[in-house]
Amino acid sequence: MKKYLILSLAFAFALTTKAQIFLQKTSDGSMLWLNKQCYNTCLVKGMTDKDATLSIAKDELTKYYKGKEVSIRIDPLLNLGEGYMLTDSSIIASSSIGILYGAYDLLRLQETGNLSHLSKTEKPAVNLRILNHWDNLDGSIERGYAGKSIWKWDEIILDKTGEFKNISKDLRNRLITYARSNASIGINGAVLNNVNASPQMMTSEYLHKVKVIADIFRPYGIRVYLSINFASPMALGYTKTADPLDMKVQLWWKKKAKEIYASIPDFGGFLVKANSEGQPGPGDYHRSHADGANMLADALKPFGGIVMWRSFVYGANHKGEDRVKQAVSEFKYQDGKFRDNVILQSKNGPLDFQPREPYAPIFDNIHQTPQIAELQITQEYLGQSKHLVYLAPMWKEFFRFVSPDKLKGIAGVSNIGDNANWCGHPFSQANWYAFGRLAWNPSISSEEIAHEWLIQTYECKDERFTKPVEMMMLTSREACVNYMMPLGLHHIFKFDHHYGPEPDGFKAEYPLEWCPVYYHQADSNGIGFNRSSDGTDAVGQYPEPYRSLYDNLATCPEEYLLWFHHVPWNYRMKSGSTLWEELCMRYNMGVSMVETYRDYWHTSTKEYMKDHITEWEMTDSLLNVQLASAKEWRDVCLKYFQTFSKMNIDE
Ligand code: GCV
Repeated sequence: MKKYLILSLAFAFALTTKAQIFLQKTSDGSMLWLNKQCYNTCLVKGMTDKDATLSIAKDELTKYYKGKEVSIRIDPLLNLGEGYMLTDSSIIASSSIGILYGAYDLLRLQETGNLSHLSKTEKPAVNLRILNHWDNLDGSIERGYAGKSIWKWDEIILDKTGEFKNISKDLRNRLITYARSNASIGINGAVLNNVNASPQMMTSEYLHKVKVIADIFRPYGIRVYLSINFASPMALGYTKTADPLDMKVQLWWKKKAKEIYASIPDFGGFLVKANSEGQPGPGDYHRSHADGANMLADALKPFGGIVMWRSFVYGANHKGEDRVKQAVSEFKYQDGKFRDNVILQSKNGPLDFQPREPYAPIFDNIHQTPQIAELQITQEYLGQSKHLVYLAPMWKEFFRFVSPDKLKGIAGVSNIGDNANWCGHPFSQANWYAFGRLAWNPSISSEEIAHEWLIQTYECKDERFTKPVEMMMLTSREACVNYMMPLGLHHIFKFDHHYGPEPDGFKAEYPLEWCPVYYHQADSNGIGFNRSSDGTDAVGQYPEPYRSLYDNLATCPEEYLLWFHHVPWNYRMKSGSTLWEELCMRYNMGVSMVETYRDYWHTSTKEYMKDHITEWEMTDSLLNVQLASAKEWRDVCLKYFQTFSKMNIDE
């Protein structure tokens, strides 16, 4: 009996150990691209400081670097800023964060097999590399598709006097993983809350909680910023107005800034959406954007803070004008009127994060105010967390037109939520990763980034896996453009949630600029929005050579054709097909690309992802969803447009 007992205990033990090993190996995606084998063999030399950031660097290298020894040295005279010099056995930087970035780079190069003959110097292209979270205080996320907000405000407990008391272990760990992941790709700032901001964010209670987050992020080089509601002092009952020229309002913001910096000395500043989509702003008091931004800038200036003022405004002062022109119309004449700590933040395209847009001409029209480019990582208009769409090629396309040298910063609207794998679709993690890598160095290729991400995330270097999957990633944005809105079509999404197609969308109670029919302008003659010089003249906001190139139907690149021109259905395209035939061809091509991804993934990738079976299965099932959506887009759009073209739909 005793013998059986011992045997069965031993068996149970073996099973549990096996199960544990299995559990450890089976990833749910929560480790992102930081799935690294722990060696604990590296000796880190040259640590003189008791510096939290350096300790993290030391810890990362000791645990994960295979080399026997790494020496680190800080030399402020080298003026490397956040940058570093790297060999396979040394990191030299001007700051401790430079050392940490160097450590992460070394580990990345190790994982991707690029350590030999290593000798390089790295400096970030722009100083501000910031995630914008559109998280609401109630835990919901505007345009978030990966669960609820990761800022669990209720789990940061304050005592009766408002001082910090406790934070749950889970939350602390998750915040550390967030900060570590960001630091590993060079992101150095986070705006914690939605640009459609609640005034409550400015209450002392929330600011105390923000301090707790800022303290956790600091050693990882992440500064905290907040979106503010322009009417906060009035909404919270302290003033009767939010007029930026009112002394009491100015004083309130000055005191608020002082309060914030007393507990968060490295607080980054404010992000502001004003007089846009119903948000309050200086325009409510007949004041200009410059008046509003400057009032906040004056409050932050003594502490080194900045104001990131968004140019995403339409339907106010320039109501009725072509929506894509309104930002330039509004801000061009205020250029030069902003304080030097105000930065204008604009989306990459002139409309709203469409799968393809020409670049926003505001980047060429503002000369005296520094600018930040806002990219969208969360796939609001690109299939959300249901479609595999790798966004690096889209952002690289933008940088072909807007040189990072012109920019002070790059912001990315985050796709992060509290789902176990952070981003919903396993491949949406690649977009977070790519954003950080490109904000650091916009000249890295999309291929390189996809390759790095794939190898680190799925721990597989076998080219029979990486090559085809990278190809899938690299072509996926073009596939999405094709099955949703080829040839420059735009904003023909379903109202409100922006997922599926609604080309016939029109609601009399909505502003026209929200209605799909306003954007495609299909009629019996043709399709497309005439923004040429004999249309709304949006082309006039572009410098040469783009102005003439886009203005002329014959030279306008076909990917922007229907963005800039209303084109007859039988217009001859470069391929020799008519516009209608080309439209059918593109929609069909988009669908067949997704079909190819789905089939390839299902039949040929599982064996390489044995330790990532959850992620494999999720991707497998989501590719079916994506295929069904792609077919829906094609069928709904072509059937609707056919009512105008009266031509046959080519299969
Ligand atoms: C945060 C679009 C989105 C809104 C978003 C807005 C903005 O309109 O649909 O959800 O609001 O852009 O960027 O301010």
